Amino acid sequence: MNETRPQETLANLLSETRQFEPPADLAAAANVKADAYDEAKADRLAFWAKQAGRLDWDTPWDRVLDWDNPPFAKWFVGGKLNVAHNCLDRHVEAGNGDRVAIHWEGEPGDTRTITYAQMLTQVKKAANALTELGVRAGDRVAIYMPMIPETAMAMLACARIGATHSVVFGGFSVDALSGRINDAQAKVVITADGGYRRGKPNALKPTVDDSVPLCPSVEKVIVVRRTGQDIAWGDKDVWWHDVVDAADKEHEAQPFDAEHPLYILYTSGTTAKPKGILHTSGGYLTQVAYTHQAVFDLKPESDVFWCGADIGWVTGHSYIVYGPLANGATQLMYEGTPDTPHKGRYWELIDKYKVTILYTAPTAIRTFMRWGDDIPAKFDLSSLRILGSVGEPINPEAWMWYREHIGHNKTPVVDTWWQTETGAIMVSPLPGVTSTTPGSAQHGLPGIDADVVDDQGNSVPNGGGGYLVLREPWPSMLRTVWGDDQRYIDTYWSRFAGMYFAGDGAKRDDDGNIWLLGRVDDVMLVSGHNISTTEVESALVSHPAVAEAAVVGATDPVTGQAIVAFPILRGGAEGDENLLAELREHVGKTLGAIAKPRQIMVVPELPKTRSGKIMRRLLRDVAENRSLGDVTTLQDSAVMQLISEGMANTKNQDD
Ligand code: 6R9
Repeated sequence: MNETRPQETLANLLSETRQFEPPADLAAAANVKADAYDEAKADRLAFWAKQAGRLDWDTPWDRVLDWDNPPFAKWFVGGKLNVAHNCLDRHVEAGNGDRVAIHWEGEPGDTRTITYAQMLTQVKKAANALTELGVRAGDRVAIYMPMIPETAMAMLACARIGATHSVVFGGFSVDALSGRINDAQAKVVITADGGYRRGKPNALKPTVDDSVPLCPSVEKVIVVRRTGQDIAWGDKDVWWHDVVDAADKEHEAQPFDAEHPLYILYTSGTTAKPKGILHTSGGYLTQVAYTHQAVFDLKPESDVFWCGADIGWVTGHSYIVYGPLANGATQLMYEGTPDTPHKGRYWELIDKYKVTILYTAPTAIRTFMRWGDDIPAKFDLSSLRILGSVGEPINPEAWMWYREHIGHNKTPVVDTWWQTETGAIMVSPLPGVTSTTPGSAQHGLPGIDADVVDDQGNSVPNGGGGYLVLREPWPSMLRTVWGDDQRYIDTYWSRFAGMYFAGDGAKRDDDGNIWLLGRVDDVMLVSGHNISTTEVESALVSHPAVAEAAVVGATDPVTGQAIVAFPILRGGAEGDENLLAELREHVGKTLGAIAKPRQIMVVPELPKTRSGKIMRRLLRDVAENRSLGDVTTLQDSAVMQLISEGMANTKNQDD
């Protein structure tokens, strides 16, 4: 397995044989059955046109897709709709105004229950308030908020009047916020005094106060009172409760073109400077609504859906705001962190609200593993029927833990691959159809042409590794990089002719299932082999002592690059020389000697973005003794300090 193979694009080292069939009752009643693949294959555009039919259109489209000028796509050409009407008004008009849209739980334990009718009234008022403040269709509005219902209301109010929102993670720095406001030339900023995180008020307004003087386009700042903490007040500031409460509660939603800009959202920046990804209206809403009901088998009358993401991440846009609300779902929204006031908070909430579908990230799952099995075991999780994962490759052991300890061995786990750029889920099992393999995202969804190709752009055979590409345009695709069409072309459409290049390494296993292997920029070149970070990390996590791990390739005089591993141990242990030697052996046994780390450094935490992605490039800086690159999207900058200091004290452990 370890001799150099000619033209090997990415090594396939890990093999996995466990498999799980969908539960029979779920399969029998599933929203989407196996025939959807054939239907979409027979006529992809007719398939997407049918899915667009689940929305209310003011004017029908006359062409499903205009791909005359690739890579610039137009979907549902000539069609007009209002996104907010589709998320709210039509459910109320259909008699579902009393259905709960959001069960909201604040971190301190305060709660709000908001029906579709109530949500609609608030969004109409907010739309009127924005209009009175001078916001017009096509203007940009920046949103810098905690996880409170007003964040969703603010986004929908923008959508209702055709303003383009740009949500920035509450917690990003002045640099990040002002940079994004200026890039979009936002006219209004919507923020809050603060939100609750880790048991205390976390101020947001001061960051806005420091950003606004750097942002000449900003005319008004609307402030929601959440924590009641002291804040400074400037002449551009207005309270949400003053302008929204006073606004007229009637508002007629106007239709906008299917290609009207809905939002700009900046990519996570794990490997490069953030890019403003532009999404438009009709195609985006079609695919988020379709995937939300297909991948989570959503039954709006009976399910309680919970996506644990922050709204400032694309996952929150598509699977807290637009997908669930377009489908008339009832959902839980939680303000705080999973360990406040105790490490069982998630499970307590699932028990309390009888959550049926949970969607969270591998980073959270690995953290729960680290905290121990006994914590979820104290709660009744029997309401759960589907578990989803998103954001990073999920290691097979984390997938198994999720299924066993949260899903009690009965709920399907759906590992969903997608990106800010794709707007909606692209590669994923269907819970009522797919036999799942732990760690694999399985196949492109119906209507999606996902493939794994080699350096030359040829499909790899089963067992081969390469790059994930999308061979056909899809409705919720990004339309461009805001203000930079050339960067859109260069980044996504130039690597392989006629294909979208996702920037992720991938492989096909012997059954043809797709496995995501991490960002191409993170791939390690060891003695002529391209080795994925994901496979080595999964091998480490499959050792019982390891809860989580990051690996990077550091320059090495002998092998080109050598693998440096940063594991976190279960139960917070520190590990000794014997354990480190054992871990190296374990990786060698699992993947082959080529994948043995040269150096292992046990760490208490890893550097992550706010959406939980490991920032390997910062670890590479540490492993190669360089000063750190751009850290503006890091969740906790103190982590890097700790790791850098520790690294200085480790020695080369290679034999
Ligand atoms: C939705 C989201 C996109 C990048 C993507 C990939 C990684 C996301 C994944 C996954 C393996 C999955 N990623 N889901 N990798 N398996 N199920 O995360 O968007 O923040 O733009 O990140 O995240 O590397 O290219 P975004």
